[in-house]
Amino acid sequence: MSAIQKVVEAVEGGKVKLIEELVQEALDSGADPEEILNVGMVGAMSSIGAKFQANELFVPEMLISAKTMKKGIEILRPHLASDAIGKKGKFIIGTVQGDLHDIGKNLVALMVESAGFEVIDLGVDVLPEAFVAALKENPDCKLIGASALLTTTMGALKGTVDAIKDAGLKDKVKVMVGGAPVTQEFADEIGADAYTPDAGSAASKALELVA
Ligand code: B1M
Repeated sequence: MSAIQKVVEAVEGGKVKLIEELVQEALDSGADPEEILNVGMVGAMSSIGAKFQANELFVPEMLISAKTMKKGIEILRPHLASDAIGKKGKFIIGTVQGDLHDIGKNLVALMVESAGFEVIDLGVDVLPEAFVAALKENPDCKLIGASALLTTTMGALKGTVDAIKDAGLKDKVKVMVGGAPVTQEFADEIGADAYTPDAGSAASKALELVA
Protein backbone atom coordinates (compact mmCIF):
# COMPACT_ATOMS: atom_id res chain seq x y z
CA MET A 1 0.00 0.00 0.00
CA SER A 2 1.39 3.44 -0.94
CA ALA A 3 2.21 5.99 1.78
CA ILE A 4 -0.62 8.25 0.53
CA GLN A 5 -3.09 5.37 0.56
CA LYS A 6 -2.18 4.80 4.23
CA VAL A 7 -3.04 8.45 4.90
CA VAL A 8 -6.39 8.00 3.10
CA GLU A 9 -7.20 4.96 5.25
CA ALA A 10 -6.16 6.71 8.46
CA VAL A 11 -8.41 9.73 7.75
CA GLU A 12 -11.33 7.53 6.71
CA GLY A 13 -10.83 5.30 9.75
CA GLY A 14 -10.33 8.22 12.15
CA LYS A 15 -6.89 7.05 13.31
CA VAL A 16 -6.07 10.22 15.25
CA LYS A 17 -3.06 8.71 17.01
CA LEU A 18 -1.48 7.38 13.82
CA ILE A 19 -2.01 10.22 11.38
CA GLU A 20 1.00 12.38 12.27
CA GLU A 21 3.37 9.45 11.84
CA LEU A 22 1.75 8.42 8.53
CA VAL A 23 1.87 11.92 7.05
CA GLN A 24 5.52 12.18 8.06
CA GLU A 25 6.15 8.78 6.48
CA ALA A 26 4.51 9.95 3.23
CA LEU A 27 6.66 13.11 3.23
CA ASP A 28 9.80 11.06 3.94
CA SER A 29 8.95 8.74 1.04
CA GLY A 30 9.12 11.77 -1.27
CA ALA A 31 5.37 12.24 -1.84
CA ASP A 32 4.32 15.73 -2.95
CA PRO A 33 2.78 17.61 0.04
CA GLU A 34 -0.04 18.93 -2.18
CA GLU A 35 -0.85 15.40 -3.29
CA ILE A 36 -0.91 14.21 0.32
CA LEU A 37 -3.33 17.05 1.04
CA ASN A 38 -5.57 16.67 -2.00
CA VAL A 39 -5.61 12.90 -2.43
CA GLY A 40 -4.84 11.72 1.09
CA MET A 41 -6.98 14.14 3.05
CA VAL A 42 -9.50 16.09 0.96
CA GLY A 43 -10.21 12.94 -1.07
CA ALA A 44 -10.71 10.88 2.08
CA MET A 45 -13.10 13.48 3.54
CA SER A 46 -15.14 13.44 0.31
CA SER A 47 -15.62 9.72 0.60
CA ILE A 48 -16.60 10.18 4.29
CA GLY A 49 -19.22 12.71 3.12
CA ALA A 50 -20.60 10.27 0.55
CA LYS A 51 -20.85 7.52 3.18
CA PHE A 52 -22.59 9.92 5.58
CA GLN A 53 -25.08 10.79 2.88
CA ALA A 54 -25.72 7.09 2.25
CA ASN A 55 -26.27 6.53 6.02
CA GLU A 56 -23.25 4.24 6.14
CA LEU A 57 -21.71 6.29 8.94
CA PHE A 58 -22.85 8.98 11.36
CA VAL A 59 -21.83 12.30 12.97
CA PRO A 60 -19.33 10.86 15.55
CA GLU A 61 -17.39 9.07 12.79
CA MET A 62 -17.38 12.22 10.65
CA LEU A 63 -16.13 14.19 13.60
CA ILE A 64 -13.25 11.83 14.32
CA SER A 65 -12.21 11.83 10.64
CA ALA A 66 -12.30 15.63 10.67
CA LYS A 67 -10.11 15.67 13.79
CA THR A 68 -7.69 13.24 12.15
CA MET A 69 -7.41 15.41 9.05
CA LYS A 70 -6.77 18.53 11.15
CA LYS A 71 -3.90 16.82 12.97
CA GLY A 72 -2.42 15.62 9.69
CA ILE A 73 -2.58 19.11 8.20
CA GLU A 74 -0.43 20.44 11.04
CA ILE A 75 2.40 18.14 9.90
CA LEU A 76 1.90 19.25 6.29
CA ARG A 77 1.60 22.99 7.02
CA PRO A 78 5.34 23.87 7.01
CA HIS A 79 5.76 22.00 3.73
CA LEU A 80 2.97 23.99 2.04
CA ALA A 81 3.34 27.52 3.35
CA SER A 82 5.79 29.81 1.61
CA ASP A 83 8.30 31.97 3.48
CA ALA A 84 6.81 35.14 2.07
CA ILE A 85 3.90 35.21 4.52
CA GLY A 86 2.20 38.57 4.87
CA LYS A 87 3.77 40.26 1.85
CA LYS A 88 0.52 40.39 -0.13
CA GLY A 89 -1.47 41.97 2.70
CA LYS A 90 -4.10 40.77 5.14
CA PHE A 91 -6.88 38.27 4.51
CA ILE A 92 -9.67 37.96 7.08
CA ILE A 93 -11.49 34.62 6.98
CA GLY A 94 -14.23 32.86 8.90
CA THR A 95 -17.04 30.33 8.70
CA VAL A 96 -20.36 32.17 8.89
CA GLN A 97 -22.86 32.38 11.71
CA GLY A 98 -24.54 29.09 12.63
CA ASP A 99 -21.96 26.98 10.80
CA LEU A 100 -19.32 24.91 12.59
CA HIS A 101 -17.58 23.36 9.57
CA ASP A 102 -13.99 24.52 9.46
CA ILE A 103 -11.95 22.02 7.45
CA GLY A 104 -12.53 23.71 4.08
CA LYS A 105 -12.13 27.15 5.63
CA ASN A 106 -8.83 26.06 7.21
CA LEU A 107 -7.62 24.75 3.85
CA VAL A 108 -8.48 28.04 2.17
CA ALA A 109 -6.63 29.86 4.98
CA LEU A 110 -3.62 27.60 4.48
CA MET A 111 -3.49 28.09 0.70
CA VAL A 112 -4.03 31.85 0.98
CA GLU A 113 -1.23 32.00 3.55
CA SER A 114 0.97 29.99 1.18
CA ALA A 115 0.21 32.57 -1.51
CA GLY A 116 1.78 35.25 0.72
CA PHE A 117 -1.09 36.74 2.73
CA GLU A 118 -1.23 37.30 6.48
CA VAL A 119 -4.34 35.36 7.47
CA ILE A 120 -6.57 36.55 10.29
CA ASP A 121 -8.77 33.59 11.11
CA LEU A 122 -11.96 34.43 13.01
CA GLY A 123 -12.88 30.75 13.42
CA VAL A 124 -16.39 29.32 13.05
CA ASP A 125 -19.91 30.59 13.76
CA VAL A 126 -18.76 34.13 13.00
CA LEU A 127 -21.47 36.79 13.31
CA PRO A 128 -21.67 39.37 10.48
CA GLU A 129 -20.83 42.05 13.08
CA ALA A 130 -17.66 40.16 14.00
CA PHE A 131 -16.47 40.28 10.36
CA VAL A 132 -17.18 44.03 10.38
CA ALA A 133 -15.36 44.52 13.71
CA ALA A 134 -12.31 42.67 12.36
CA LEU A 135 -12.30 44.89 9.26
CA LYS A 136 -12.44 48.00 11.44
CA GLU A 137 -9.54 46.68 13.53
CA ASN A 138 -7.56 46.06 10.33
CA PRO A 139 -8.28 49.05 8.08
CA ASP A 140 -5.44 48.01 5.76
CA CYS A 141 -7.18 44.68 4.98
CA LYS A 142 -8.45 44.48 1.39
CA LEU A 143 -9.84 40.95 1.32
CA ILE A 144 -12.32 38.98 3.36
CA GLY A 145 -13.33 35.35 2.90
CA ALA A 146 -16.52 33.76 4.20
CA SER A 147 -17.23 30.04 4.12
CA ALA A 148 -20.59 28.22 4.45
CA LEU A 149 -21.11 24.47 4.30
CA LEU A 150 -24.82 24.18 5.01
CA THR A 151 -27.68 25.26 2.79
CA THR A 152 -29.21 26.69 5.98
CA THR A 153 -26.23 29.00 6.56
CA MET A 154 -25.95 30.35 3.02
CA GLY A 155 -28.23 33.19 4.19
CA ALA A 156 -25.53 34.19 6.67
CA LEU A 157 -23.19 34.77 3.72
CA LYS A 158 -25.66 37.37 2.47
CA GLY A 159 -25.94 38.73 6.03
CA THR A 160 -22.18 39.13 6.09
CA VAL A 161 -22.03 40.97 2.74
CA ASP A 162 -24.95 43.19 3.83
CA ALA A 163 -23.30 44.03 7.18
CA ILE A 164 -20.11 45.06 5.36
CA LYS A 165 -22.19 47.25 3.01
CA ASP A 166 -24.16 48.76 5.92
CA ALA A 167 -20.91 49.60 7.71
CA GLY A 168 -19.81 51.57 4.62
CA LEU A 169 -16.83 49.27 4.04
CA LYS A 170 -17.88 47.56 0.81
CA ASP A 171 -15.82 49.89 -1.40
CA LYS A 172 -12.66 49.22 0.63
CA VAL A 173 -12.77 45.45 0.69
CA LYS A 174 -13.46 42.58 -1.71
CA VAL A 175 -15.61 39.77 -0.35
CA MET A 176 -14.83 36.21 -1.42
CA VAL A 177 -17.29 33.40 -0.68
CA GLY A 178 -17.19 29.63 -0.95
CA GLY A 179 -18.22 26.29 0.49
CA ALA A 180 -19.87 23.18 -0.92
CA PRO A 181 -23.42 24.55 -1.45
CA VAL A 182 -22.27 27.95 -2.77
CA THR A 183 -22.35 28.73 -6.49
CA GLN A 184 -21.23 31.59 -8.70
CA GLU A 185 -24.87 32.43 -9.28
CA PHE A 186 -25.51 32.70 -5.53
CA ALA A 187 -22.38 34.79 -5.04
CA ASP A 188 -23.59 37.21 -7.75
CA GLU A 189 -27.04 37.32 -6.20
CA ILE A 190 -25.75 38.39 -2.76
CA GLY A 191 -23.25 40.90 -4.14
CA ALA A 192 -20.04 39.06 -3.27
CA ASP A 193 -16.99 39.99 -5.35
CA ALA A 194 -15.77 36.46 -6.00
CA TYR A 195 -16.70 32.81 -5.69
CA THR A 196 -14.19 30.00 -5.96
CA PRO A 197 -14.93 26.29 -5.72
CA ASP A 198 -11.79 25.20 -3.86
CA ALA A 199 -8.86 26.32 -1.75
CA GLY A 200 -6.33 26.47 -4.58
CA SER A 201 -8.51 28.68 -6.76
CA ALA A 202 -9.33 30.86 -3.71
CA ALA A 203 -5.62 31.60 -3.30
CA SER A 204 -5.21 32.43 -7.02
CA LYS A 205 -8.30 34.64 -6.96
CA ALA A 206 -7.03 36.47 -3.85
CA LEU A 207 -3.77 37.25 -5.67
CA GLU A 208 -5.72 38.41 -8.72
CA LEU A 209 -7.94 40.71 -6.62
CA VAL A 210 -4.98 42.53 -5.04
CA ALA A 211 -2.90 42.66 -8.22
CO1 B1M B 1 -21.50 18.29 8.35
N1 B1M B 1 -22.67 18.41 6.82
N2 B1M B 1 -22.98 18.66 9.55
N3 B1M B 1 -20.24 17.96 9.78
N4 B1M B 1 -20.32 17.60 7.07
C1 B1M B 1 -22.06 18.32 5.49
C2 B1M B 1 -21.66 19.69 4.98
C3 B1M B 1 -23.21 17.64 4.63
C4 B1M B 1 -23.16 17.97 3.13
C5 B1M B 1 -23.21 16.11 4.88
C6 B1M B 1 -24.27 15.39 4.08
O1 B1M B 1 -25.41 15.41 4.40
N5 B1M B 1 -23.85 14.74 3.02
C7 B1M B 1 -24.47 18.20 5.35
C8 B1M B 1 -25.01 19.52 4.80
C9 B1M B 1 -26.29 19.34 4.02
C10 B1M B 1 -26.75 20.65 3.49
O2 B1M B 1 -26.91 21.62 4.16
N6 B1M B 1 -26.97 20.65 2.19
C11 B1M B 1 -23.99 18.33 6.77
C12 B1M B 1 -24.83 18.37 7.91
C13 B1M B 1 -26.30 18.17 7.65
C14 B1M B 1 -24.32 18.59 9.21
C15 B1M B 1 -25.11 18.69 10.52
C16 B1M B 1 -26.43 19.48 10.46
C17 B1M B 1 -25.32 17.23 10.98
C18 B1M B 1 -26.16 17.03 12.20
O3 B1M B 1 -25.83 17.51 13.25
N7 B1M B 1 -27.23 16.34 11.96
C19 B1M B 1 -24.11 19.38 11.48
C20 B1M B 1 -24.19 20.90 11.44
C21 B1M B 1 -23.32 21.55 12.48
C22 B1M B 1 -23.21 23.06 12.24
O4 B1M B 1 -22.38 23.49 11.45
N8 B1M B 1 -24.04 23.86 12.89
C23 B1M B 1 -22.83 18.88 10.87
C24 B1M B 1 -21.70 18.64 11.62
C25 B1M B 1 -20.52 18.16 11.11
C26 B1M B 1 -19.32 17.76 11.96
C27 B1M B 1 -19.12 18.66 13.19
C28 B1M B 1 -19.56 16.33 12.43
C29 B1M B 1 -18.15 17.76 10.91
C30 B1M B 1 -17.42 19.11 10.81
C31 B1M B 1 -16.09 19.09 11.51
C32 B1M B 1 -15.29 20.31 11.21
O5 B1M B 1 -15.40 20.97 10.18
N9 B1M B 1 -14.45 20.62 12.15
C33 B1M B 1 -18.93 17.59 9.60
C34 B1M B 1 -18.35 17.17 8.38
C35 B1M B 1 -16.90 16.73 8.47
C36 B1M B 1 -19.06 17.15 7.15
C37 B1M B 1 -18.61 16.59 5.78
C38 B1M B 1 -18.60 15.07 5.86
C39 B1M B 1 -17.26 17.02 5.27
C40 B1M B 1 -17.04 18.52 5.20
C41 B1M B 1 -15.60 18.74 4.92
O6 B1M B 1 -14.84 19.05 5.80
N10 B1M B 1 -15.24 18.46 3.64
C42 B1M B 1 -19.72 17.18 4.81
C43 B1M B 1 -20.05 16.28 3.63
C44 B1M B 1 -19.29 16.69 2.40
O7 B1M B 1 -18.84 17.81 2.23
N11 B1M B 1 -19.17 15.76 1.50
C45 B1M B 1 -20.78 17.59 5.76
C46 B1M B 1 -13.83 18.54 3.21
C47 B1M B 1 -13.50 19.99 2.91
C48 B1M B 1 -12.06 20.07 2.42
O8 B1M B 1 -14.35 20.44 1.87
O9 B1M B 1 -15.56 22.06 3.40
O10 B1M B 1 -16.38 21.63 1.03
P1 B1M B 1 -15.27 21.74 1.99
O11 B1M B 1 -14.29 22.91 1.50
C49 B1M B 1 -13.79 22.98 0.18
C50 B1M B 1 -14.67 23.83 -0.76
O12 B1M B 1 -16.04 23.85 -0.40
C51 B1M B 1 -14.01 25.15 -0.74
O13 B1M B 1 -12.64 24.85 -0.57
C52 B1M B 1 -12.49 23.73 0.28
C53 B1M B 1 -11.25 22.94 -0.10
O14 B1M B 1 -10.98 22.85 -1.44
N12 B1M B 1 -14.35 26.17 0.24
C54 B1M B 1 -14.12 27.48 -0.07
C55 B1M B 1 -14.78 26.11 1.50
N13 B1M B 1 -14.87 27.32 2.04
C56 B1M B 1 -14.47 28.20 1.10
C57 B1M B 1 -14.33 29.60 1.13
C58 B1M B 1 -13.85 30.22 -0.03
C59 B1M B 1 -13.55 29.49 -1.17
C60 B1M B 1 -13.66 28.12 -1.21
O15 B1M B 1 -13.68 31.54 -0.12
C61 B1M B 1 -13.72 32.31 1.05
